Amino acid sequence: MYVVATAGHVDHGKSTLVRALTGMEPDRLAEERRRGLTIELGYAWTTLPSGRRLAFVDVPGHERFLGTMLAGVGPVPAVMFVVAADEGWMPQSEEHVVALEALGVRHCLLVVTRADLADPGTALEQARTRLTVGVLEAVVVSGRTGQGLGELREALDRLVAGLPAPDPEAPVRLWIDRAFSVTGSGTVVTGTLSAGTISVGDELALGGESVRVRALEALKEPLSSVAGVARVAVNLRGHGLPERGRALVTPGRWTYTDLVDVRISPVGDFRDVRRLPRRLIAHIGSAAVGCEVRMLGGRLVRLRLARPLPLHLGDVLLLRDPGRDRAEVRVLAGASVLDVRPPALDRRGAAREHAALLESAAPNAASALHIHGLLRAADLIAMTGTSGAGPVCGDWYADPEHWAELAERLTATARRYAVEHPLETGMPLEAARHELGLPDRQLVAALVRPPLTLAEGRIMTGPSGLPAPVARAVERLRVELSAHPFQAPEAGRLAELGLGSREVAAAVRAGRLLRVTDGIVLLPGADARAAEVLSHLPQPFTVSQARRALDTSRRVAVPLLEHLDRSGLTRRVDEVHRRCL
Ligand SMILES: Nc1nc2c(ncn2[C@@H]2O[C@H](COP(=O)(O)OP(=O)(O)OP(=O)(O)O)[C@@H](O)[C@H]2O)c(=O)[nH]1
Ligand SMILES: [Mg+2]
Repeated sequence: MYVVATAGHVDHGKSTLVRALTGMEPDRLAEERRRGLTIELGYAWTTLPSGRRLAFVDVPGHERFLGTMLAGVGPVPAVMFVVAADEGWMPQSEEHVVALEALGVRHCLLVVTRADLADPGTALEQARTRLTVGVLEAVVVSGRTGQGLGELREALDRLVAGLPAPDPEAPVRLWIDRAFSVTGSGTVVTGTLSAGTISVGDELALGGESVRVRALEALKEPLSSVAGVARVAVNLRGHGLPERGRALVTPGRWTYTDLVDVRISPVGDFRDVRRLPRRLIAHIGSAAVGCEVRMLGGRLVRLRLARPLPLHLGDVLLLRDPGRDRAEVRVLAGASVLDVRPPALDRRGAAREHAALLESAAPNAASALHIHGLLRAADLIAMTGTSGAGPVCGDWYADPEHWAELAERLTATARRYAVEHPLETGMPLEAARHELGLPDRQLVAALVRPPLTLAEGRIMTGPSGLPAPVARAVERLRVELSAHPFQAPEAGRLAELGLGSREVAAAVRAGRLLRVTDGIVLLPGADARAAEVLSHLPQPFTVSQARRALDTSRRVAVPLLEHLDRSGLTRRVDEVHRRCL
């Protein structure tokens, strides 16, 4: 199915054309028929010569109903722009085309109608020069006599054939344009589904609340599943009547936000972004919300919305000046969304710095990461619809530049820590996390790379994890002990080497020395080796047998045997004997 909206000045014959093309009545309200005026959005559909099905969203042209017109056009990708041959280009023709430009509508068919009333030449000429959006072709018709309708059908076929195919896997955002209760079946909402798929049984979110799809219809036919683009009616379980402008969305795939950073594209006569009024109405889909404007610099602006909207980067908001009701054109600009979770700008100069960062921003994951540095997968998906390239760890995504800079900062921080804390075996991960201002310790661990190493929750700056003088002293001790592994150095020798109790403790924590008891240190593994030597003795054995076998003194042998007992390598059998286990 394809969906096309009408646009054009009041009374120029939009509804008449829709009626002539579909045989259906777009003006459903009694008041509309009495006044001969479209007030509400109208819906009608037909089958084109190719067999394609086409639904129209017929909008009002009267200046008072601009909001309704925007709600109809908002979610629709293509427009049938109607100009009356006998009236030519009029104020709302201008206003509508400016709106289409602001919304970025690129698919448009120009129809000059009421050609039975006047020569269409002038109107055609005017419209061709003023229609600044991409016009595919122009057709001259009469809704009254039926002249040109066959050509119009064919032109509509060509228009919809050229529309980009929306992604059926895209997250759903159905902007509600109507909602009503049906006795016995609850709430029904309708809208133009622009992409994605809705199926019966789906759980969707409506303003943060969870709702279930009970039944679905497209063009009055019940369906179990429907993909955009389509006009759909969704029967919901468990919800009151939502207003126009609310949206049914795929849970977790959109960011509900009332603060956005945008890049302004002025349209029509409005040119100077600095003169943007401070209070505006922002339109997107069928929604219209008040907003306050804060200038960031250049074309970059921060909008505070009166209520949160489900948005992605790259969404385009139309900005309208509610205070210019008598002016010909009230639509001032399109605003493309660059950030949906903008940071606070409290510091002096923060706005200017932030604007510089936004200057090159694009509506994609890479750009979001460039602005935020680090984002969790869930946030990135809610901001952009996709997560982009691979995570740096777990579900964390990082801007490559920011990540490289963090790695450098971590190296510098860990080195500084090693100098300031010479006797610790490394910087605790948590301290590094705090120092770098990171939200998750996992990120710090992922940043540890050679020459940094990670052991037992600490970041070592070198292979030993010991300050250089201590590492050198331990190395000399290692050489001495390799000749006589159980002749632990005397206190005097340790002092000569510069190994006080704190240095020894650091070496022990680094796994470079084995502490048997206070003042007795050996090399790591000396205990297992001792047990091996002792296992060759006749069992059980005495302390002095052990001392001789280990080639050491009593000063070392007694505590070493007690250490072996504690380690479960030997066991006392009586006052004087032990055996190996
Ligand atoms: N003679 C003639 N009259 C037409 C033609 N098309 C529309 N009209 C008349 O023009 C008037 C307005 O037509 P509508 O179709 O209601 O115009 P509209 O553009 O839908 O108006 P709004 O929805 O209020 O903006 C009606 O009286 C129609 O009968 C046409 O091709 N020829
Ligand atoms: Mg109408």
